[in-house]
Amino acid sequence: MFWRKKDKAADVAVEEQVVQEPEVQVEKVVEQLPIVEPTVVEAAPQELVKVELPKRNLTKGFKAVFSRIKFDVENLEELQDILIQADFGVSAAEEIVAEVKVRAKKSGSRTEAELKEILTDLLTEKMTRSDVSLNLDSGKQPYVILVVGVNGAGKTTTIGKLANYLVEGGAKVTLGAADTFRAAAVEQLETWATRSNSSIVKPVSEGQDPAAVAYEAVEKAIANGSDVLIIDTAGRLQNKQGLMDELGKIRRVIEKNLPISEVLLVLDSTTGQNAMTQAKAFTEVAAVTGIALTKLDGSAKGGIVYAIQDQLNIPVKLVGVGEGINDFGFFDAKEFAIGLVGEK
Ligand SMILES: Nc1nc2c(ncn2[C@@H]2O[C@H](COP(=O)(O)OP(=O)(O)O)[C@@H](O)[C@H]2O)c(=O)[nH]1
Ligand SMILES: [Mg+2]
Repeated sequence: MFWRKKDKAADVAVEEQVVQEPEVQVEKVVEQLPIVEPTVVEAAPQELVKVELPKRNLTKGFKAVFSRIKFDVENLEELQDILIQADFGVSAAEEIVAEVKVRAKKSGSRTEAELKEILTDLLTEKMTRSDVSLNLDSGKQPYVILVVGVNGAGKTTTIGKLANYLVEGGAKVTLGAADTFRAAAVEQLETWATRSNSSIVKPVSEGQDPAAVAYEAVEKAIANGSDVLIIDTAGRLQNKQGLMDELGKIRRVIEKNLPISEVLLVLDSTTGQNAMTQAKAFTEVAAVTGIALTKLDGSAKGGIVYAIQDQLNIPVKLVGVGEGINDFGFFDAKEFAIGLVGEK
């Protein structure tokens, strides 16, 4: 759920529609209404309308981690090995297996189906958190989402998917191309801006100070009445001090005008324990509020979700399951546990 600015002209129609109808239909209603001078909308005190974003389930599955093992309550060492291979972490693997044994004993479960159900329920419980939604409900717009992570993790792709989703949900979105290090990075974001019907603020020259681009993106997003501003950054991790300085500067210039709603760290799940190392480094230099875990379509290492939440206490909010615009979902512990265990 998030709040976006209320369109004055559409007041009544929108209000009535929003309560019951999906967002797509609301936009149809808005489209049919006469166009209002932008100044009228800008000058009016900001009123907010509650928008229920459509629920997004994963359109593609990811690799089940445990489906190939035979569950046997007398012999759960194999389960422990697979948990470790799937990046749950050694102590978490031991704890999970011990708890499965306890629950199986208590309920007298012995069959493979029963054991899988116990495991699915246990993982669901352990991965469920109350803070998995994106922070898009403070009412202070535009919401700024700062996206960080090493090169190749999937930042730009995730931004494109998320922007498209928000635009489909009725939001106005601006992207800030603060990865100014490579011209190709700007072009790639521009392609996603076009595909997702978002605005974009680009550097005026190659290698322009990323903070300057972030600053301009904030000004433009405010001026064009955006609901959400998503800022792409470069992910050079060679030098922690350099990264800290760069992200710190970007933060400061944004916060001159707007609070940052979300610092989303993008991690490539196929990199396994490396993703954990990156997560630790980035949480030290940026106040990470959520993780987007990409490439789960090609990885049998989904346990990294568990490990990140368990060890770093940061919620995984988004998961990427492909290169396509719709190949992502909001993290749902139960859906994820079922996917991992390969049950049903
Ligand atoms: N299979 C798969 N590929 C992805 C996913 N997310 C990103 N990619 C690919 O990973 C590569 C790097 O992504 P990019 O967004 O450029 O990473 P960035 O350097 O962090 O901005 C690209 O080829 C993307 O298409 C995903 O969820 N699944
Ligand atoms: Mg990029």
